[in-house]
Amino acid sequence: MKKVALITGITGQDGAYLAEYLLKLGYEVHGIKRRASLFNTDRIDHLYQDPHDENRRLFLHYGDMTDSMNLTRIIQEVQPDEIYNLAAMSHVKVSFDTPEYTANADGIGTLRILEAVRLLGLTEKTRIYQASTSELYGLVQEVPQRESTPFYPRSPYAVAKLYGYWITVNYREAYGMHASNGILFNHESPLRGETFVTRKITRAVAKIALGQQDKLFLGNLSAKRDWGHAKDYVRAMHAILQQPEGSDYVIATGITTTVRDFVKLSFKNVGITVDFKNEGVDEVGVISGIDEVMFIARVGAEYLEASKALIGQEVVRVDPAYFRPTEVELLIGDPTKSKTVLGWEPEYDLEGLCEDMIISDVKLMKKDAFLKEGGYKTLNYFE
Ligand code: NAP
Ligand code: F7E
Repeated sequence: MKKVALITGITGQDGAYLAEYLLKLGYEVHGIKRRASLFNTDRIDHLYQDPHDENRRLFLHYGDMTDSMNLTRIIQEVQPDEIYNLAAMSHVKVSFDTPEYTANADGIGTLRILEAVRLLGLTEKTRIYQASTSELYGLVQEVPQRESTPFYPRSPYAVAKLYGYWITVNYREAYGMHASNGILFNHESPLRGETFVTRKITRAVAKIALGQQDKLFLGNLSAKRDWGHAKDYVRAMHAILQQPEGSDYVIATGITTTVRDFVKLSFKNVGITVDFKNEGVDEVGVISGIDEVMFIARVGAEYLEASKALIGQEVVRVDPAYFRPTEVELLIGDPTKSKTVLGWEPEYDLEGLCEDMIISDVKLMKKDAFLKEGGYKTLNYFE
């Protein structure tokens, strides 16, 4: 029998990789997307199937995490075997500007899913994955962080997710539901949203190498994150729901890196060496050399001459506007449980992740420049 999965947040980074993965496994996949004034399905367009295709296995439903009736109706119609609750206002800094909405979508939104499954009498049939986060550890109480480490959230986002975590545990214990938390540490990819730090860096590095941008402004360069690849992490989500019982799992690489070192690694991936000097808000990143062979391989020989003029240029600067009112300085996960119980192993290390993102962004920025110059057609709204 074909399994049926429902993914909230299917248009996001993880939703896109998970949908592709589940389709490959033979699932019928349903996803909830928000109505927007512009197309918001770029990440899953390659998976789209014509509604008239009889063998179609991907279905999209309009919905929102703040609308209980809508979520209940979709779950009733779809009768899913598995729900992956990935939808959320996921940007930590933005959650300080929109705390009430974040609590509603990320916290109460999780309750809406759990309660809908209960009210519809699906507690025996439907397994639920909740997208919990390493942000729960916040001001870390233990290094590395594992399933038993006490939480200390440091943002409206993390506090909302704390509710989502505990209400999932509560429904598991109170109603015997197969409901699990994946406590995922940061995971990135070429599909990562443009305002998260890794993608902001790889996009800027590509643009600087192509002569499209002069400088990259960042916030806290000393923050440390345990970064993995989203492709690896969606496999863990699926594995969690295949276990006989619901439980909570840390998904992480066990290696932590500063934002500063991710900047250096990204430039290195296009053959550019960047050194940091000064401290605090005066810290800057300066280009000290070009590896011509690497630069030509990753960026292109036609950009080499211009890049040599960049030696000695300041390309990274701190802008306190990107600081957070309360910061999470250090995250490093202990994935022992997921490795032993789920048999989960990541395929990508940090170097592989960064290389994947840089190669993709160089390609994308070349295409963007082409389109800005007129591309295939010039849009004119009044003709
Ligand atoms: P993302 O790229 O920001 O995607 C979030 C998804 O949620 C998008 O599809 C978005 O729709 C949707 N969404 C937001 N608000 C919604 C609402 N009110 N109703 C319905 N849909 C809504 O996030 P991600 O990186 O894929 O992360 C997936 C989940 O894992 C999130 O819950 C996130 O908080 C959590 N998480 C992420 C990480 C990480 O490092 N990536 C780590 C731990 C946990 P639009 O496309 O319309 O905006
Ligand atoms: O920041 C620092 C920033 O926004 C990482 C979400 O997916 O992962 C993500 O949350 C670090 C922070 O991710 C800039 O202060 C410096 O210390 O990429 P980020 P995040 O806040 O860790 C967790 C696990 C989630 O659950 C979330 O949904 O980088 N940083 N300079 C910067 N961050 C940003 N965004 N922009 C900067 O210019």
